[in-house]
Amino acid sequence: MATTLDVLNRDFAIKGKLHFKEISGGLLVAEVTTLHGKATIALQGAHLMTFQPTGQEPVIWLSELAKFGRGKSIRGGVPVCWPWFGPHATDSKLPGHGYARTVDWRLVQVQSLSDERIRLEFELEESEATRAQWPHRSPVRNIITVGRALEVELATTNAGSEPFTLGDALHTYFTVGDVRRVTVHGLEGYDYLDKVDQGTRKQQVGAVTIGQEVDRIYLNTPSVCEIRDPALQRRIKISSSGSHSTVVWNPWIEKATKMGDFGTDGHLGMLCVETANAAEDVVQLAPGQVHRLVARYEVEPL
Ligand code: TA6
Repeated sequence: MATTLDVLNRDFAIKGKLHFKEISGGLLVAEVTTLHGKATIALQGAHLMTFQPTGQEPVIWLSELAKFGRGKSIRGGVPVCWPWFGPHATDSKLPGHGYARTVDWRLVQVQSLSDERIRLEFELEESEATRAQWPHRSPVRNIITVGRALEVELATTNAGSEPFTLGDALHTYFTVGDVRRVTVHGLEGYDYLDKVDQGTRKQQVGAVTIGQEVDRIYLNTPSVCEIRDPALQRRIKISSSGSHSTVVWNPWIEKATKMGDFGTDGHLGMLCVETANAAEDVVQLAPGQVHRLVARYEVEPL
């Protein structure tokens, strides 16, 4: 009997460009290889795990201690936080950041595009378990385009008859040479909620620097920001649309150690800059409306 893996390779594989395999924990993964960049994407969570432009260090960070398993979130990559960001508003028993990143998604389309790009389109598979957490009819797709740049688009449709409130994020982990030397630009002057200081509202002065645990939800943020990384002599440009919040997070050593899946000094090699709609920036979606959260990541010399 053909396994899902056989069916995926039969229906979607592209010789030398796209292949599917099973990794530890029983996860099925798409391996994408293009002239200008390569990536791996787990079907569970439509979770982009790795992205490395040709001739560059990896752009997307995946912990060496990431644990893979059915229903388990992966430490690194681009976790999809949906249909809420952070803790559920009323029910603490529900998973932080929603359930999208730990349930199966179906691969619905693969396209070969100009400039050697490959686009994969996934749709979340609803179930009794998901409907028990989220009663709305809201098909959601994650559309990932791999090439010289990485593009991720999370498209939510309100297919029901009632409006609902949506929180979402592309919780992206970026590889940096040494987070202590990194600066994040584009958020100067914006308000943020400081989650390491009881969520106190503050204003960003100058570029964001990381010298301790940082966990901030920047509000009403612009569509471009940038990570400058002197250790790797590069900048990562983050362009977004459909996003009103930008989350900046580094757990620093104590929290990373407690989490157990960062590895020794793992926190020094990563920084999350998340394209989101969180806190007061959540989205009201009317019946029939589509909300697209889009991020594009490209590397330039410093
Ligand atoms: O986006 C930052 C954050 O909300 C932090 O507070 C921390 O919880 C992080 O997400 C990781 O969450 P996770 O559930 O993936 O361990």
